[in-house]
Amino acid sequence: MRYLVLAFVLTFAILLSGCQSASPAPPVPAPTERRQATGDGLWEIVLTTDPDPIPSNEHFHVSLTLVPKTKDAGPRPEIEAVDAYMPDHRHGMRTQPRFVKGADGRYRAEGLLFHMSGYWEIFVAVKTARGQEGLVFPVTLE
Ligand SMILES: [Cu+2]
Repeated sequence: MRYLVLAFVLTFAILLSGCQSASPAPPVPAPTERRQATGDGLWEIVLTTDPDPIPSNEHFHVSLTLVPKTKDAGPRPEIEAVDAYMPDHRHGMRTQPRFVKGADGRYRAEGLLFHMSGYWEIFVAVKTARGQEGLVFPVTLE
């Protein structure tokens, strides 16, 4: 009886290891990072979305991180707002995203929604040491 149990356990272990090597986990794709530099070239805003890629007609969230381009980039800019437009159609979104400021130059805008396919621009209002400016992240929604 003991050998029977041992044989069963061994067979089960071999089957399990066979399963694992036969179907490796699919590689997790790297997130799409969209980057735009501030006008003075000192800072860069890195934008990612959740989900990625941006879905059509479903809510998505935007994460923004401020990254210095040089060692002496100076004071970190502030992101003040995030919005999105279809410039060719002269309209924006039908939703009002909720903007959340995090720590260490990280921000999040929740509840964006692209209600039609085509060319969109995600607009990020930034306040740098030189003043206010707007950075545009182009997005084409299939
Ligand atoms: Cu449109």
